[in-house]
Amino acid sequence: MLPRSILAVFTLAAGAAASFCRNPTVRKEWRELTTTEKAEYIRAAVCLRKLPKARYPGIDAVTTRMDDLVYTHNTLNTDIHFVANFLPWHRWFVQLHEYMLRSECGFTGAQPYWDWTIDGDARDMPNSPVFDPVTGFGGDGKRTGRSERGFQRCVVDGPFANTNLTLGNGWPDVNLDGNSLHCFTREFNGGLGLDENGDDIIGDMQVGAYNSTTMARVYAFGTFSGMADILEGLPHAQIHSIIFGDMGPATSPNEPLFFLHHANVDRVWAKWQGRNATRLADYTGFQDQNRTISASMNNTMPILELGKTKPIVKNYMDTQAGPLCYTYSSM
Ligand SMILES: *[C@@H]1O[C@H](CO)[C@@H](O)[C@H](O)[C@H]1NC(C)=O
Ligand SMILES: *[C@@H]1O[C@H](CO)[C@@H](O)[C@H](O)[C@H]1NC(C)=O
Ligand SMILES: *[C@@H]1O[C@H](CO)[C@@H](O)[C@H](O)[C@H]1NC(C)=O
Ligand SMILES: *[C@@H]1O[C@H](CO)[C@@H](O)[C@H](O)[C@H]1NC(C)=O
Ligand SMILES: *[C@@H]1O[C@H](CO)[C@@H](O)[C@H](O)[C@H]1NC(C)=O
Ligand SMILES: [Cu+2]
Repeated sequence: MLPRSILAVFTLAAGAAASFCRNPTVRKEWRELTTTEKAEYIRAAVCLRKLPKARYPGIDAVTTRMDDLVYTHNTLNTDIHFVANFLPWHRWFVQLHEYMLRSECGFTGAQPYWDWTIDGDARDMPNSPVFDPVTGFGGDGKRTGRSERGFQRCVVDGPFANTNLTLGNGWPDVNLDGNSLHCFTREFNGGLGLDENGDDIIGDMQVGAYNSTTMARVYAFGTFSGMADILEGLPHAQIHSIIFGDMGPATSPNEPLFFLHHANVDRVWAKWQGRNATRLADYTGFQDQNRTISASMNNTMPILELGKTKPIVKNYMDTQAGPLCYTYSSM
């Protein structure tokens, strides 16, 4: 029998949301994975896109298990972007996706991240290994010569080549609302417009938004709200924009790199937090984009049909406590 005092301590700790995290999962950078580990992640990511949906029975455009995630992210768009919960919400979302890979597709690894700052500093974004046609996620979209809207520009190499998607719209209508059947597409761009042939000017792919010079500015902020605003508005947003195609609009979880991108955004937050108790509890800002309702760690986060209970922000502040138990290979 345990002495009463030890029992009391044990009960308290268990009451605090089973917050033991002894052996955190280590999320590695894509380049750190072995070829076998890369192939295993891609296998599981493809698998989730082939499983039938389990939510939203009344929404015909939701067809695959991945669509359950895409539809939720798109529908909640203004409730989870440019508001305080952007970072904890996407932390929860990436974790849910990793859990689905494990529980529904037998994935045995950890969610990898894509440190785009490495590619930015090398000034060679188009040749990032994440775009490799054999060991990565395929490259830029290519013109197909087809005339149907949504099928004029497709990703034609890699494991997701010529995948048909039902949520969002394909090229050249990616910024339209609503849904139409289209091929998975990308449109690399440097934000510099088109050349005389109508092709995107790639330039340096706006490395100034995500190279180490800019990341040093992000890490230098002393408060959550200042750090989170620049992290979302600059590197996060520009990575979506320079890949564009399905990575551009709020249906962006259609793009498999979404989860490696957001794991890196999450890593930046975790790295900024360190193991500093002040920063692990620093959460301020607004619940709404109009900036009228103050945010609190006690707020719940909207998830539509993705779960029975809404997650509470305070349980997603620390990657090594509560429902989370992971860390990153480079912090
Ligand atoms: C994708 O949709 C197009 C247009 O309906 C169709 O021609 C093509 O066979 C489909 N591809 C796959 C892999 O289902
Ligand atoms: C980051 O990009 C900016 C803009 O191109 C450039 O001035 C700066 O030198 C770059 N930093 C690094 C570390 O390459
Ligand atoms: C923890 O973070 C706070 C707020 O940014 C900072 O003032 C403090 O110096 C940090 N403490 C340590 C030990 O780094
Ligand atoms: C935010 O403000 C705009 C412009 O004042 C208004 O049209 C919109 O309804 C507001 N949104 C919410 C959710 O209050
Ligand atoms: C959250 O709620 C608890 C009680 O449930 C309260 O003690 C705490 O002050 C609240 N925190 C914030 C940041 O509002
Ligand atoms: Cu998002």
